[in-house]
Amino acid sequence: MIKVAIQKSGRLSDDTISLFRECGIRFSRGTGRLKSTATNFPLEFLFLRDDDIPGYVADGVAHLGVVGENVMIEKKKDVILRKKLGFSKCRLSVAIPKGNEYNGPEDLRNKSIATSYPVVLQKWLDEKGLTAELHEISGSVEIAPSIGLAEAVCDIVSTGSTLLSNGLKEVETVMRSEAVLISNKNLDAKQTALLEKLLFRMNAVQTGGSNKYILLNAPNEQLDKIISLLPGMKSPTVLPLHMEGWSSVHSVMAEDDYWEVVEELKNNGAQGILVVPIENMII
Ligand code: PRT
Ligand code: ZN
Repeated sequence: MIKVAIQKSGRLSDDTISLFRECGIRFSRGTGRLKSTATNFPLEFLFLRDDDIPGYVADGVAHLGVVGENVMIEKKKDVILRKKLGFSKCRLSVAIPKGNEYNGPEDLRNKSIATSYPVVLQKWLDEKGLTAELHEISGSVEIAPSIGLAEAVCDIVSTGSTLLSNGLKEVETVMRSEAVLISNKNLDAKQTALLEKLLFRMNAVQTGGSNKYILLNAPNEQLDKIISLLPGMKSPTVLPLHMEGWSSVHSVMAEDDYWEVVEELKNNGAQGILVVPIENMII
């Protein structure tokens, strides 16, 4: 049995739960529950506050955990980062009042900065050879300048609208973060095997999610050109259509290339283009 600490409720919860479900793990998530055992995998979830997850994993109360990389670093616990998970992406940034002049990190020297992430911020200041007066506060960091608590803030930014609506401007990115899978340092052989199994499934889900399956009809005289646009996993599948002179082409392509390629395919005579999501993909 492997124990996995995940956030009880917050910005990480839904995507974490979806990821484990996409990995084929079935479990219930009753409100107010602290634990849940999977019905088809030797795994137990512990629902916790995100701040406690690195500590529980380091102490071995949980073997694995899902947490923001920013929190993992902030807590300074002895855990191993096993995988970046690609969701809850954000950045930790320094922001100052909109009207203030800013010419670079030097302008932050000896300033007072309010933050919930003093460890990450201090590391960044050290790298820049700067000293500043840090005020650790646990929430509503963005109001600190307007109430006279600090001259700058260092907070998590996603869209930037919170900073904007509090009259602040982002001037430095201290770190980029996303959800990560962490583990205890001393997993035994059985736990390691379960972790490997989970990582295999997570990789397949992630690869599947970043690719699309494409099917199209092409006139035979355009096949070479169309195939050159579609590398596929090995090479595309080409099947004859009942209609003389036409073929059906099937392939896989990176989601990022998709709109560009679709346009070119059309320009080269492809018709009836179908693009379907891939649930998971093992290469
Ligand atoms: O209750 P618990 O302690 O478990 O949760 P929490 O309230 O401490 O954390 P939560 O759920 O808010 O965030 C969990 C993790 O999500 C963080 O540690 C980050 O890694 C990640 N994350 C991603 C974010 C955001 N995006 C985010 N936008 N965490 C916080 N914010 C907040 C930010 O603090 C600021 O107030 O959203 C505001 C900024 O958002 P924008 O879109 O206006 O820029
Ligand atoms: Zn928290």
